[in-house]
Amino acid sequence: MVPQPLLTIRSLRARAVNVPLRRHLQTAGGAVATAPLVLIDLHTDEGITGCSYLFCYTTIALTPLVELLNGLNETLIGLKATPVVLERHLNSRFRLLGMQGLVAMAVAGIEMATWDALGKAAGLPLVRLMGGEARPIPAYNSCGLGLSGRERVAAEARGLTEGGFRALKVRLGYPDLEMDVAVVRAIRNAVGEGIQLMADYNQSLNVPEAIRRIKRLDHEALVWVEEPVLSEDFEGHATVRREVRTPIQCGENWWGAREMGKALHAGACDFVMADAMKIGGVTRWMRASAIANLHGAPMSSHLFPEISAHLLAVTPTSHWLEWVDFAAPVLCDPLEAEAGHVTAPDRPGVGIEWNEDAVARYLFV
Ligand code: SMN
Ligand code: MG
Repeated sequence: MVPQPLLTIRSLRARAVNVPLRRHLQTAGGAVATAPLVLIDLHTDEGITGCSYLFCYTTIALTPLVELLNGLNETLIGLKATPVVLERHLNSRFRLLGMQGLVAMAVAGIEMATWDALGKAAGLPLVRLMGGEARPIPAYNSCGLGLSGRERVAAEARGLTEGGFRALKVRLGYPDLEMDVAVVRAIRNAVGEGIQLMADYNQSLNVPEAIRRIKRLDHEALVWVEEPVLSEDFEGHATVRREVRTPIQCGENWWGAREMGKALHAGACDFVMADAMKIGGVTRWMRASAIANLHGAPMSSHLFPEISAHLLAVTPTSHWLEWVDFAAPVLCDPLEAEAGHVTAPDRPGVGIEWNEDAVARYLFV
């Protein structure tokens, strides 16, 4: 491992932005109309600033999360910017309240910003700091294909394969199964058999309905079906999984590596997809990736493509990167995909820098 410089935390700044999306995303679990993000800057005495962002799903969470982060500022000042030391500090702060929801998001944001600062101090991209090297990770284009009907989705799918993407994800959970099947076939007709297709139910079905629908979809050669039932229902997922042939994908709603362990132990899914924020940041992603490896479960990312491009490069069972451009409008050098692959940029840290003009434009107050 590369020796890590010791940095001391000077202050933390959190700002909320509400970034427009190029494509409104209707899922069976709710709509994503904009990208409500909290941007974190972790300043150190050494003059290095670590950056990270959090995805809030709804603008309602923006102000409370910013306040929570700003409230933590006081307790962070003077601490070493060392992820495991900080983890111990924040764990003890929140032992009684618990490490979920906004608290877990805030802690993950600080953790990711710390790793970014360490990478910058070492002059190394995060992936190198972690002992790996950047490599092209296969990515599926997840920007769109919401529940918008056969014609819209087919037209959108064509656009989404431009730029070399060879895989897409469609949201399902229409009022009836026939419509789910029709939408999948419309996409196939639009983009051809050579494109791989994932499908996401966003927790919208009950167990018998999930079995009924996925058995029909078993004939459509989907790469996976994601979250057919409630994300915390590991047993329900396991029941569905036993009855169908299409691989079951879960994980975007697991808070921390232990939930991945419990889900895999319950046989909930074939594939896992961690969300860099909800799993708890870089260190916890690595712990989760060890659990996925133990179970032989291919591991993908959920949102956060910028940091995930680094993490998947050091993940033993690395599978797919979910490509979204939600944060791109507020970044100076947005991540790029090439021929359906994403490679972590050769810049120190995570490689994100705020485009301050855009941040000012989208500031949420
Ligand atoms: C999803 C979740 C949250 C925001 C956008 C999209 C979806 C996915 O579940 O897996 O992409
Ligand atoms: Mg999903």
